Amino acid sequence: MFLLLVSQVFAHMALKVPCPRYNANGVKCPQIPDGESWDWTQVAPIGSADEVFQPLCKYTKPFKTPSARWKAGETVTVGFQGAAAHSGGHGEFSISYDNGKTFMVLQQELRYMFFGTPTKLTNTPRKLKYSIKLPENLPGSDNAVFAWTWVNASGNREFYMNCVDVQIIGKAGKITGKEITVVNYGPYTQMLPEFYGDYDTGIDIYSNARNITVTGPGNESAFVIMLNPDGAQSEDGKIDEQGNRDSDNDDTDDEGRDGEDNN
Ligand SMILES: [Cu+2]
Repeated sequence: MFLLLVSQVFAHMALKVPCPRYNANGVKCPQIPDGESWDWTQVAPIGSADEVFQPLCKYTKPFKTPSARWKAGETVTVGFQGAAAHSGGHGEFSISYDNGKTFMVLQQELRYMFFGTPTKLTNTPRKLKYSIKLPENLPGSDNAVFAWTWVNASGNREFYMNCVDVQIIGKAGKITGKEITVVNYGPYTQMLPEFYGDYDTGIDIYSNARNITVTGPGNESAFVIMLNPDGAQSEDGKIDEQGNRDSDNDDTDDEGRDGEDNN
């Protein structure tokens, strides 16, 4: 009983690379906005089916500079921390051009987020690294927000979200895609029950999400910066290895700040 309680409070999942807003375990994080604090509980959900704990993105103020510089059309890699993958569930990677008010889905990871393939009831993640192909026509912006969201397959009905401030190198323009799906986030959103092995649970909500169009201002001047193509991508090699993980191996935040281990 005690162990169950501990795992529910401390052992969830979070994006780690590139650094989401205020993640104390994040890799190469930018400067935090004045008056804000680093977050040691980044892995916690932002809400449950009953209650909203934190706003979308967890934090609404962006970092002083972007955590990553991505180019339209390229494939980017993101990495996660955490040791409670709740048997998978539905994940999405999305992008916002209005500081988190509207999110368009870039890629869905339905059914088996953190596993990649069918899994039994387990908290031990098998996949902590994801590649996302950015559309060629993804609009450019110096202030885009990349989001990861997740609804867990087993355990408390929770909704997870981390946001990364990113610079997207691209042209001015618009793009149409699915709107982000938000469930299990307070009593006014739809409730997805525990999957109990039925990984099609709620799948229609994700598939039938309406299309939205988002617009970015472009940043032609930023192409000059690409003369230095390293920058925010250079930490790729530090992302946790994917593949089978021992159940006792939860050492996923070794490059983070010194302090308590809260994955
Ligand atoms: Cu959890």
